Amino acid sequence: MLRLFLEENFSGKNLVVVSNREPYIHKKVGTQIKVDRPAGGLTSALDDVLRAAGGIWVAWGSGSRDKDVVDNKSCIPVPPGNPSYTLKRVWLSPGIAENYYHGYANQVLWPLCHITLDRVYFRKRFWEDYKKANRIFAKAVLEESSDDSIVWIHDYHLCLLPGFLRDCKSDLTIAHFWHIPWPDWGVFRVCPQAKEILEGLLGNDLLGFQIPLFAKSFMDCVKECLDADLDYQNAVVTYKGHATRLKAFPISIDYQKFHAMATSRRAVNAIKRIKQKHRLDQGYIGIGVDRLEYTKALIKRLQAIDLFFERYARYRGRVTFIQIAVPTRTKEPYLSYQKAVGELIARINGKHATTDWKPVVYIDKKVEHQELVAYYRMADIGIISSVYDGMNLVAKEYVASQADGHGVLILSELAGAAEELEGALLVNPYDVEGFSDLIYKALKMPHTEKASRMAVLRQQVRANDIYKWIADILHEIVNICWMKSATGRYLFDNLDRIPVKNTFLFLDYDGTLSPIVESPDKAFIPGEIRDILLRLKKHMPIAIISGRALEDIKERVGIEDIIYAGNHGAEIWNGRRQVVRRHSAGDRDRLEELLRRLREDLMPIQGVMVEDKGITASIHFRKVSPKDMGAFFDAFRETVRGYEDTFRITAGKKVFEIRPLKAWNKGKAVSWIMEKFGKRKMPIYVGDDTTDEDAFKAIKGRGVSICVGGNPEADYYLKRQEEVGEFLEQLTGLSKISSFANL
Ligand code: GDG
Repeated sequence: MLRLFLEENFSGKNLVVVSNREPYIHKKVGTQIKVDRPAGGLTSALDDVLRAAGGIWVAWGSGSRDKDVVDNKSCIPVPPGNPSYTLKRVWLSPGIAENYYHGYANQVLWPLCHITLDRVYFRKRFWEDYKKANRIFAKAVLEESSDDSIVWIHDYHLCLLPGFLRDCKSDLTIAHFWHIPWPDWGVFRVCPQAKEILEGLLGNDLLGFQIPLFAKSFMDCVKECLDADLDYQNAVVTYKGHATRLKAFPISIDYQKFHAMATSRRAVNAIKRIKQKHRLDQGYIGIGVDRLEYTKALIKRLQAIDLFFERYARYRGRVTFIQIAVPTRTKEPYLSYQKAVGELIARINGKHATTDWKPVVYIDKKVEHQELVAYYRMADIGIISSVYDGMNLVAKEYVASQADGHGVLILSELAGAAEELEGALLVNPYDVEGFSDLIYKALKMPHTEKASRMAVLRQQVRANDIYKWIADILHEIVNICWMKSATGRYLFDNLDRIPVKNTFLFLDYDGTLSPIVESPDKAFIPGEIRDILLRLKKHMPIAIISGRALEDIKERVGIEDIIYAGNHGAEIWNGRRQVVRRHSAGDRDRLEELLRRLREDLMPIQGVMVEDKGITASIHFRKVSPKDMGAFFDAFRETVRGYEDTFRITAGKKVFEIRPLKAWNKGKAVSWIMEKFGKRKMPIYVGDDTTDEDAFKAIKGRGVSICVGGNPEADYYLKRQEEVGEFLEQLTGLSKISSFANL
């Protein structure tokens, strides 16, 4: 799916991903150089994007042998053995790396954004080297990009990079994803470089956050700190003439991969081994998996566990908590934190242990991925207690690995994941007593409730996996690129060019009058739009042009005395009766045959909907998981091969349209209606989809075409479907004035 999307939308554009951490690290092992892949869902998902799209990944070369394997531009083709994109390494001297990474990034921005203010430690040299490092990154990115490039930056290490890039190449498209929380102004104001950080980030065209709250907090900080224009409704900040769009994209995981690993034989064997090793054959198991990190609040979690065994002593010997805590930052304050965690676990074990049981099993090193999934699957409770967290992927990994559906997720209400994961038991990590009660509640929960909560959670994560996250961001980037290239063509900047006298209004339905929804049966026209149309029809003729069957579209819009064209114009209703009916018995037989085959071949793929509209058909794939898209496209293409002599097959927004070659398209329908009912009138056509392109072309030079989301064939664009209502409202006002003037 990604490959197709990238081929269609990124061809000719150069994608440059930038992050602090690199996807491949060269290290010396014995006398040999070994390639390591840092663990983590994000690096592997972005690696997939670049494998499909090609392009460049710019990152800090932190491996001991990284320099030995690159060319004179510090580049190396990757993945090793099967190269499909370029890794360009950026070199930082040990002093700069220390101050930029361990200093400003980890001792200023990280604790600041996680509202752990007593951990914030400013040094002037941290900031100076943070600026230097960002400039070094900027130089490397500029060496590899042209005006046409799309730069996609990650995280808080590179706040100044967007601004530096914008200063040098103003036409670049720059997007940035902020993985950690963004605090509110009351917190952010303590940053001595607040203004510079915000200015740097406003060099972006798109700034993505995990949840809407963080985008809103960012906007509030800009409001307090900079003289910028703020459009809260559309989440756009305009500063020094440049617009930055803010949007939430909740990050996720590869659900299918976790599910497949959790149900594998290896996982079953690993569970047996782990249970034997820790003597966990009976009783309940709780699991915590974290980087050894103070924001994950391991101490608070352990205090809650301690209190749980005090208050619910009958559970001693019957519940074991496994805490996996991998040290990823090996300097202060992490060393002291590690010591405190170790000591507290020893104290709890000393206090509650029996001869053959201890309450907490502590694993203080990295566990292999396959083994980690086994821990997740066998655990009756998954615990996340962060005091603040951008998202928290562990919560989603636990859910995806719960193949038996018996576990309960206890999740900090201060983690971004809490916004999405309905079905979890939410905990305030500061309320240690409430926390211990919640552990009890999870253990006592009836099996049926556990199963239904977990089913809801699994459905949520399955439908919103990492591939959907990537596709959503890339879609937004593509839209931004298009909007930038269409400068001056935004409809609301051109209202004075819209004809209001002698107008004939043509409107598409799905995505234009009605928002795109998950299932086409649920696409209804909002009441206020229907009211506007009722008023508008007094001033101008209106035609609704749709791919839906005539009866369906008439019923959905429900306004009398207007023209309806169904099945892309093969059926036309003139307001009183049907005046066009283009049926061919031969085509119908062949369509039935094709749809029967499609139903059979696409059956194994969940979420496909085959809609038979008599003359034409639509194959909707809005509900197909992004992960299954590749299989869907392959099966679809295979089945329709051989039918091209009878049908024209076109792609729309998550739909394939199948129309007999003899049937009309929307362009022909508009021309026919104009000829019959609208001579000497000026057509305005509003649509949103590729099938509307024929209509845009048909009225070129004769009227005005408007596309929701933009299309090179249309004269003007609207940014969102909601703006169609605003435009029609304005059109009512303008046409009233013009009718009055004509009296
Ligand atoms: C930042 C934001 C946001 C941990 N131990 C082992 C292991 N892990 C893996 C987990 C998980 C990852 O580390 C931790 O991800 P989180 O999301 O929990 O947290 P951060 O590292 O702080 O990440 C966070 C994230 O960025 C993405 O945007 O969600 O809010 O702070 O994937 O599985 N993996 C293996 N062995 C371990 O022992 N294999």
